[in-house]
This record gives sequence, C-alpha cells and structure tokens, in this order.
Amino acid sequence: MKKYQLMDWPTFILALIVLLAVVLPLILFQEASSEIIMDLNGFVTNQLGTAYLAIGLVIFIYCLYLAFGKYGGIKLGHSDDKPEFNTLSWAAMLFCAGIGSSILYWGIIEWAYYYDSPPFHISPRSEEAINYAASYGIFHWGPLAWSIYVLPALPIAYALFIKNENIIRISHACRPLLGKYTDSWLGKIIDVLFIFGLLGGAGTTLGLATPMIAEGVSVLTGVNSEALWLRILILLLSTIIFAFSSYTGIKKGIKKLSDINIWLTFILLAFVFIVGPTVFIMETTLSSLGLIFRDFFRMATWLEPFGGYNDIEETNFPQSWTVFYWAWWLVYSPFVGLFIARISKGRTIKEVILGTIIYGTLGCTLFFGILGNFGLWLELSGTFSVTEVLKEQSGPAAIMSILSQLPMSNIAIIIFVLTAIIYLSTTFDSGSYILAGATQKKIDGEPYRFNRLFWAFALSFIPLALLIISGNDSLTLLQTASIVSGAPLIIIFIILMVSFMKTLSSDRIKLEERSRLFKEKERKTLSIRYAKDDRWWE
Ligand code: NM2
Repeated sequence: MKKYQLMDWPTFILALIVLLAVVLPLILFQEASSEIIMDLNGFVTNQLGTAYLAIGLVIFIYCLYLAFGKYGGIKLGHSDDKPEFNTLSWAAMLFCAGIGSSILYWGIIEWAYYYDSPPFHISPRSEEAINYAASYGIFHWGPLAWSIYVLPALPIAYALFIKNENIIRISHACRPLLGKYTDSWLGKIIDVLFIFGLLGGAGTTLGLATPMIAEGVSVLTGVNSEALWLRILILLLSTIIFAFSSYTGIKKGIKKLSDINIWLTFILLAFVFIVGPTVFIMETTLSSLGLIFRDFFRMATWLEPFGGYNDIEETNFPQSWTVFYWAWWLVYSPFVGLFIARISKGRTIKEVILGTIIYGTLGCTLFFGILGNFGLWLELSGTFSVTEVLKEQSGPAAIMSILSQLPMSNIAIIIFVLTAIIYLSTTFDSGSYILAGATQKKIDGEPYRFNRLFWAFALSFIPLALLIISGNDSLTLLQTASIVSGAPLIIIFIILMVSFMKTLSSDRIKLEERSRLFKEKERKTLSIRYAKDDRWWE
C-alpha cells in the first residue's frame, strides 16, 4: 500500500463509479438511455447555445488580454529557466496532444456539409456558399478554439513552475476562488467532471476514427469495413500503441510518436499539395483566411435567433456545428491544457498563449487548406462528386473516395491510415498521462505507471465494450454525451479565469521584483561578458 501512497484514491474511485454509472445503464437500458441523452443533447445545444458561444468569445478575449497585457511577460518557471523543449518540438507536441485523428476526418470533409447546407441562410452551392464551405472548418479549428485549449494551461503551469506545486489537476487551479473547498467534495466534483468530460470527448473521437480507419483498411484489403472484428482490432491496436507510449513516459514515448507523426503528416500534406491543384489550394486557403478575418465576430456570435420566425428557415447550423465544436474543444481542453502546461516550462505567458493559438491554427489550416480544398476542387471541377458519395454512402466512404483520386492512391491511403492511428495514440497517451495525474495527490516526477496504464485502457475499453455489445449506436450516444459533458465545464472555466486573475494580481509585486532582480543579474553577467570580450583585442 505504501508504494502507492501518492494515489488520490477517493477521486480515483469516484471517477470509476461515475464511469460505471454512465456506461452500465447505456449497456443495460440502451433505448431509454439513448432517449435521455438525445433529449439532453437537444437541451444543451439549444438552451445553452448562447452560453457556449459567449464563453468561447470571452476566453479568446481573456487570452489576448493576458498575452498583451501587463502579465504577458511573466515566465512560467524560475527566472533563469530555459524552455525545456525547442520550439519546433514544443509546437509539434502540443499540436499532437490537442489534435487527434478527427482532423483527418473533418479536414477532408467538413466543407462538403457546408456546401450543401450553408450558414447565414445562403443558397446552397452558390459562390458564397462555397466561400463559407472552405472557411468555416478553419474557423472551427482556429484561434478561438485554440484559446479554449490554452486557458487551463496557464494556471496549471503557473502552479507547477512558479509555485513549485507538483499537482496537475484542474481543481487545484480553482483554489484561489474556491479556497478550502478545493480539498473538499467540491474540488473532487470538479476533477471528476473533467475526467467525465474527457471520456465523453474521447468517445466522439473514437466514434469518428474507428469507421474511418476501417474504411481505409477496407479500401486497401477488400475486407468489409463494417465488420465488427475490424473495428475492434483498430481500437486494440491504437490502445496498445498508446499504452506502450504512455508507459515509457512523456519524454521518450509521446515525443517520439509526435515526431514521427509530424513527418508522416508533412509527407501526406506535401504530396497532396504538389500533385493536387496547387494554385487552387493556395488561392482558396488565403481567401478563406481573409473571409474568417472579416467575419470573425459574426461567426463567433451567430446563433440564428430568427430561424423559424417570419417564414425564415431554421437551419440549426450554429447549434449543430459551432456549439458542438466549442463543447468538444471544452471537454478536451483541461486535459490538453494540463499537457501544454507540462511542456511549457521556461516560456512566458505570452509565448504560451500566442504560440498555442498561432501554431495550432496554422497546423489546422494546413489540413483544411490542403486536404479539404483538394476535395472541394474535385467537386467544383466536375472531376468527382464527393457530395454524392457523402449523401449516398457515408463520411468515411467520401473521405476514402477523395484520397482514391490521388495518383499512387494506395500509398496515400496507407500513410493516411497510419497517421490516423498514431494521432489516436498520441491523443490518448497524453490523455492517460493526465488522467493518471488527476487521480494522484501529487506526482513524483511522473504519475505512477500502473495508473497511466489503467487510464490508457479505460479510455478505450469503454467504447470497445460498447462496440462489442451494441455495434455503432452506442458510439453515436457517446458522441452526444461529449456535448452534454461539456456543459459543467462552462462554469469551471469561469472559475478558472477569475482564479487566475486573482493569483496574478495578488502575486504581482513579488513577480515584478523577481523580474527586476533577474534583469539586474542579466545585465551584470552581460557586462562581465562584454568586459571579457573587450579585452581580446587589447
Ligand atoms: N477537437 C480538437 O478527436 C480529436 O482529434 C481530438 C478534437 C477537440 C475537436 C480533439
């Protein structure tokens, strides 16, 4: 027992109970629970739509304020700490942790949904509809979304590297506001809600990735993509990769996988960019960025309030897309934020915020700009109708049909499938690492291996069990659960923002003193160095 004295057993057990409480009814009373979840989904996306969009915008403005305001220069670490990872590795790691296989799915195909059902009551397939089709995906994976990711990273990195508190859990970041309640049931509920949200978000990811990878394997080998054993095999393979990578630890496992994936991704993107319609891709991507810039606040706030009145059609576009996306980013955010915090030692608040927003957005823009616009070009040039496959078959079938249009398409599909599996793994190995951290009182260097392994398997065995028991339906339910499990996070995020501001303003004098002393020291070392340098020509 002594061996695991750093375990926070109450949180661990509470998380397990909540898990079982969600999963067991799903398995035992499938129809009733599916109805309840659908109702909840309707309630959350419709009633709380304003709250979701508002919190997204508030977080974005908050991050910009922090980056450019008086606190931006604070270094997350001791004053002479240097960044632990070089910027390229740092950007690659944060991108791989935050982005999973879903970008391969939506990056290729999101435009096709908007092309036929555009926002702002634009007529389908018109020039305007095409403009928004190419742009909206980038917006949903853009600066606002990444600022949702970076927010929790800041208070956690602050606690870890400035205050030397080795606890990586979200309730701890709420301490300035919650005070002594942090260590009571309230803190535990916050941690469990975060764990719950992450498991919901993971369900969405697995629900999308498994059929997509299965479809790829099916195109390559001819096996039936709907076969249950194939989907189970894919889940198992990703679990084993991420369990292994999680087991070997952050520096070796996760970093290596992230590096491999960055290269594979570059090869895939460069290949499509070169053999595909290069000029079309460049023009459309740049124009899309312009459109997003122009319409940023419109996109961030549009909730279609008049739909259904005065014969105005109710498309539910914002509810089915923007609200869903913000919810999805929110449930992943504490986990990715905790991970970003772990790798950001020695960087300033400004660097972390702007780095995450800029590198994250750039990375996503590459996927949407190259893969998505390749598909769009196939459609517009009449080479191949993607939307027809989407309507008549499925999303994964449409994705593979786009890739099949490439020269040497089999190689492209192999790289695509491999990348998807590794992305799934990097998301989950960082996930299990963070979940393990959340269920320990403290971490000694890294969370316990058994704890990391446990979460690695828990993350995928739940959807796996559901897959075996009831085929695809339960995964659809878990997708919806991800949106629902995001709702409590809106409140947690407000607490987080207020808490962090409180911490910064109460530490302000100490921080200013620290940076003054550091500058003085630096000046002294510099003058000694110059003095030495000066002597060489004497
Ligand atoms: N986000 C970025 O499934 C994944 O790729 C993980 C998804 C939140 C939409 C993250």
